[in-house]
Amino acid sequence: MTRAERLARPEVLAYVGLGANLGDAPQAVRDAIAALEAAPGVSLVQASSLYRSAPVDATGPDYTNAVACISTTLTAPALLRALQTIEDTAGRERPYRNAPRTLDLDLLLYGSAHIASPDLTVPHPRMGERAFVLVPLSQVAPELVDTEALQAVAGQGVERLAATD
Ligand code: PH2
Ligand code: MG
Ligand code: MG
Repeated sequence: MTRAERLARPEVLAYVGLGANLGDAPQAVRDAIAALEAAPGVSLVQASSLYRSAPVDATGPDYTNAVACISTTLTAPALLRALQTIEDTAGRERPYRNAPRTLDLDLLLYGSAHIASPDLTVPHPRMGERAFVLVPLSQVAPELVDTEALQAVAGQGVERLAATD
């Protein structure tokens, strides 16, 4: 991308799901929010509270989850790479699908884009079934989450953590 193209890129509002269930998971999520804010081409609009949730389709300790709303001039693939860099810096390993992880950053929404590439599907294909995404998302963007969708996942345990946890 040339400098002129980069300068001309519009800001896109995007939503990132954060999760961790190894080590000090709440601290890993807080550090990741700070890393997002510091990433070139990304500014943090609003982060949700932190939530504790039972693993869904996964094993291991409870997760800490959150959702961040960001404004970005990065393309979706470039944003995905930036998220992977933050995961790698947090010591993320990928031994098998849905393995316990020090940090997981999922691109949930990128403006109104629909993306289906081998590396990236947006909107995130499972976000509508997961309370650990919908509950924090509804905190930062209530207009994006239907009441019926929230009701449908109400049986999944998600507990908001105190700001000091
Ligand atoms: N992430 C998964 C699989 N299961 N469960 C919870 N509670 N929170 C997560 O972030 C999570 C999960 C795959 O990324
Ligand atoms: Mg995930
Ligand atoms: Mg992921």
